[in-house]
Amino acid sequence: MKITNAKVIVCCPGRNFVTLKIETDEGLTGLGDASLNGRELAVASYLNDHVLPMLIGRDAHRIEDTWQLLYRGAYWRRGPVTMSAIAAVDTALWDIKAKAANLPLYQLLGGASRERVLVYAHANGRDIGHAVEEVQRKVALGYRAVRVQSGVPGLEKVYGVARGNGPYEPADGALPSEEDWDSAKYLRHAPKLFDAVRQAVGDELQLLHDVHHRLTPIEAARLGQDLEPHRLFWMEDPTPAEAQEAFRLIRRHTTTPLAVGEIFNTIWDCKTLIEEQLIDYIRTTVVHAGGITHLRRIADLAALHQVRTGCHGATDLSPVCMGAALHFDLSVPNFGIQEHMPHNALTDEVFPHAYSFHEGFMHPGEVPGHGVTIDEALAAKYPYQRAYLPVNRLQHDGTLWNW
Ligand code: CS2
Ligand code: MG
Repeated sequence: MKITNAKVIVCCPGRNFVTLKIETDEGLTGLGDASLNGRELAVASYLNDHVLPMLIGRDAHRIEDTWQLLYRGAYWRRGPVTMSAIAAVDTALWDIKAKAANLPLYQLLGGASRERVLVYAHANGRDIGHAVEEVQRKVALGYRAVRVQSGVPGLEKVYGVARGNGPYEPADGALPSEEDWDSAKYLRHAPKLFDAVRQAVGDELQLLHDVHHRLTPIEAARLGQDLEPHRLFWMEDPTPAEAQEAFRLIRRHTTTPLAVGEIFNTIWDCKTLIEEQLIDYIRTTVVHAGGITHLRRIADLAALHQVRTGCHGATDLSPVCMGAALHFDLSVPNFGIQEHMPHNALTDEVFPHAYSFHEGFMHPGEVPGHGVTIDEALAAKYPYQRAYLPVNRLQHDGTLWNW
């Protein structure tokens, strides 16, 4: 089966998405997500200018060979733009192969290892009271796991908290907006947030929290200790992870489970973290970590060291990524949990899909392929709108900090 055409579709049904569509001489097509929040056009160009010309005429079934060609053949290996482009090609080819076999994608990955996929919701509050209400609202929707974030007293704008009453979308301006940060204020506040949430919902609900790269290792160790009474499912991105060994200090001081990896793009970003069991969940995703092919390699390494998967699933990853991820989640033996931030209704209209949510779990559906399509005519009505992620500055002196 030969690849006859490939095109990149950039659209903005409320936020930007980059989608790769591959067509074959047998009439089968496949979709891959290539969305990289705030750098979408870089991936679109990488695909259009450097990858697609290499695909035409290739055997669509040769997924692994194509992956190796795009990874080794670039000479300049790794990085979020390169690996998101490779991921889109890989995901589209897996979609095609599953359609050719007339099977849902998970059947090609070894079949189902579970009946359904546990997911977690986001509860974001302006303050503690609002966060508690949001947790209770997600529990009422059936979620059994909820990530809790809230505003921090004394800080104007904080990660995870929507401006106004709309859903939280961090990419909020044609140039990066500036948020302020103070770790001391946050460290005093976070334990109070979870005291209140546990008080309101009891011990059974799985609670998660995203530190979003903002603490030093010793501060993260402190927070992990302070949150131990609340038995979190995980504390995410406690400190920047370029220096994987930084997690040794956190690990020495706390039993709060750790999750990292949504910004990782290859196995090399997490090899030490996994092999030394410095983390409990690896958050790498289909769209940013080289597609299904590479994500399976990461998951297999993680399985050797009792690390489980916890794929990133924010709204800046398209429904194509969510669909493919759910097939991966249904099959991977060391599955942990899947993030679920539902897309807006318009996005769901642009990307019709077979996956579904029911009482805290999701399922990818049984249609051949990954089960996600794109309404190109509708997508064309919503052209790209430049939007950047915010940056963070320390409140007391303006130092540029981790957002
Ligand atoms: C967050 C993401 O969902 C999460 O865990 O870390 O929403 C992250 O802020 C965005 O994906 C950035 O684009
Ligand atoms: Mg995160």
